[in-house]
Amino acid sequence: MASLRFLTAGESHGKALSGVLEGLPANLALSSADIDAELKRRQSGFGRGGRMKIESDHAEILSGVRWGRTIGSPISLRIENRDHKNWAEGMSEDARFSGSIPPVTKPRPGHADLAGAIKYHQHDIRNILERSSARETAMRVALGAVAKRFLSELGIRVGSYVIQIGRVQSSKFKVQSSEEELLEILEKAETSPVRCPDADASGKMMSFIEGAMKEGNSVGGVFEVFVTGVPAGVGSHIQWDRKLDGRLAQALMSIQAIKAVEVGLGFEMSGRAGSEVMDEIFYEDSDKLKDEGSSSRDLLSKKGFYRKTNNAGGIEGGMSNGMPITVRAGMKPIPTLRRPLNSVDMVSKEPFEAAYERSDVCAVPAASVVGEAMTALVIADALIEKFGGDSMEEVLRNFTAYLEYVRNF
Ligand code: EPS
Repeated sequence: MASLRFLTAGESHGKALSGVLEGLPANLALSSADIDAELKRRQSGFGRGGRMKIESDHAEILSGVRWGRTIGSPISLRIENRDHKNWAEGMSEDARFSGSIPPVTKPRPGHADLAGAIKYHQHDIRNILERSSARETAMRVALGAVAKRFLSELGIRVGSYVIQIGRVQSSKFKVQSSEEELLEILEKAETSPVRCPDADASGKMMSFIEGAMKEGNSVGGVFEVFVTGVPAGVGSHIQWDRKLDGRLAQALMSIQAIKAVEVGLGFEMSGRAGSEVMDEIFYEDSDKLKDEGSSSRDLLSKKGFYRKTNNAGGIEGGMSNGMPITVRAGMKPIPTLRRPLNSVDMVSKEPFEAAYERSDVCAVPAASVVGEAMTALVIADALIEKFGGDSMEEVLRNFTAYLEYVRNF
């Protein structure tokens, strides 16, 4: 059982998205503004479609927080779908409105449509597409924002940046080993409309998206998520489902349209010699810890065991090794395109060319923010599992003592 668990609910054009997060300690400062800032990051990005002009996401905190602090009880959130007013009858729960909009019977290649209709015995694809839609990621980002708030109290940062959109790839960013560099990269990514810290590649990516837009096509890409400040020993080699890399891979792969996940150097490692890719171990005997008053952040920055490279992406044997954690995810092009694709009507069994519906052309920058959220939830879960605690005070006590122990190991 996960230490920190969550569920989301809600359809894309239903009344609202809702989410429940359970397992967070009491006394964590939390406001809806913390969450809304992350929601805004997800909504921006070059290449989004008309829906983002309708939505301006805001998370309402329904439970688990009192006077600005968590109280240990489940946190529940609600994000209204502003577009619902245009779908009030078509998406109503009330049987009186049955048939008020025509059924969708034409499955779109690349979507959950056909497999979902077969699996759930549905003759209206809307009953599948409403939930498979990436609209759901708004709630993941909201819950992830809460996890990020928790991590930041431990001096842990989660960030992301885009390294490839379509055929435009930034060659500048190898797997980073330095926390400072990663945070600098993040700062630059935040100012790019495609979340790419390489200004030159960023411009080319935007042109590439524009080209696809003109052609009625869509594009995918690759983003990296990193986590800094995680001490060695989070996750475990003991059992398959406790491995941190496995947990991260599942979390990232579960994001709509993600088709590939790499940890550290990933696939590139497979073609190289062992001597080239292992991160050799060094030790620097900086002063043993005497300064009792050090913050957890300070304790972590003292060197001890360290690596000069980070090809493992901060994870060895399913455990963090103290280096920044870096994971990459590959997103397929959005399957809704203006260019027609062949498919077959579910009722008539006649072939047809898929009709275009409003859609994004590229959602890689948004997906990278979703990737941060999922990563934050996994890391927070693994930390709560290791450092336990029903209150932030208890977690911080346990965490700081552990950092001190690692430093003196
Ligand atoms: C989506 C299709 C579009 C996107 C939507 C995901 O929505 P609509 O069909 O209403 O135009 O805008 O993304 C969001 C609403 C969002 O918040 O990210 C899909 O089919 O996955």
